[in-house]
Amino acid sequence: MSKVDGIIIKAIDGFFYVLSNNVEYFCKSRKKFRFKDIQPKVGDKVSINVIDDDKNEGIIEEIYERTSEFIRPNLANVTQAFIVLAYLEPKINFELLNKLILNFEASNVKINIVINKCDLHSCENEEELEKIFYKFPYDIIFASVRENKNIDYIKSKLNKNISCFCGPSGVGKSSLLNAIVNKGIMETSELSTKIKRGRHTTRFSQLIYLKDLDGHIVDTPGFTSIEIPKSINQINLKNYFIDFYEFNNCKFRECNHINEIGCEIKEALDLGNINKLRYDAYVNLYNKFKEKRK
Ligand SMILES: Nc1nc2c(ncn2[C@@H]2O[C@H](COP(=O)(O)OP(=O)(O)O)[C@@H](O)[C@H]2O)c(=O)[nH]1
Ligand SMILES: [Mg+2]
Ligand SMILES: [Zn+2]
Repeated sequence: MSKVDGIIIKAIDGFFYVLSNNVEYFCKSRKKFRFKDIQPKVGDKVSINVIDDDKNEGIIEEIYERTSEFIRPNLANVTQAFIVLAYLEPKINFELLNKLILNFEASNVKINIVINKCDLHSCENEEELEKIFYKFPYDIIFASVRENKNIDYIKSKLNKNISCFCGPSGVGKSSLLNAIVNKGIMETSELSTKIKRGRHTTRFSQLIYLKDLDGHIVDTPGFTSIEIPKSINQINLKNYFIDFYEFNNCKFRECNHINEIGCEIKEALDLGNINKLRYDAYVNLYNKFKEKRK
């Protein structure tokens, strides 16, 4: 028996597929995890005991500490997210964008935003987008799978990461992933009627390891519609807006940046140093929480 470290790339019917040095091990988990209220998940870094070297079978002995965790989809250690949207087809959904951002901020996941289908844009659209995303506090990547625009840049960001791609349907996530992995392993919507129940349909989460980029990507049916995380409330909401951090010098320490005197955030907004959409999203959510408390 030998011990190796690896990462769970797939979990099916109580069995785990653990990738270690390019070898895939078929593993069971130690029963003890069940009593400790911890279940191995896809993305977990684990230590396994190899019980059969020829058949590559092992037992998961230890789960290393997670850097991030999701329940739905059931994933551990996602390090970065690409929120994929289109501007025109389908029309961009800012509410969903904000919800996804809050979820990833609450889970310690680095955020990138991809605006796909740029090939459809007129010059006017480009200008609108420049304005909309002015001072947006995340990397905004204008991309086109169709015209191979910025696909290599997205690829370059995958190195040493576990990356997930999420966003509404029809924005080109599957197309993008196919362009990244260079194979038709993801189902795109044009094909979906033909092979609806075929092997390409994503029904569970798994990691796909890209050897040349040394990074994992998450293939998951989840992350499309999502709620505000339970850990966020009216008072701590402001801490999830990273664009507020550099202006944290309001007159009142407890300032909620709504209409208090000497609010640096509002001043930054007026000077155009904070994105208007972001601030509006903040106020909107703040008021929603306030309503709930009444
Ligand atoms: N014009 C244009 N269409 C695209 C682009 N990327 C994907 N599509 C199309 O958008 C539709 C939805 O793509 P799909 O990858 O299935 O989106 P998903 O639902 O997010 O996975 C398909 O018809 C794609 O061919 C792009 O960059 N430009
Ligand atoms: Mg898809
Ligand atoms: Zn303030």
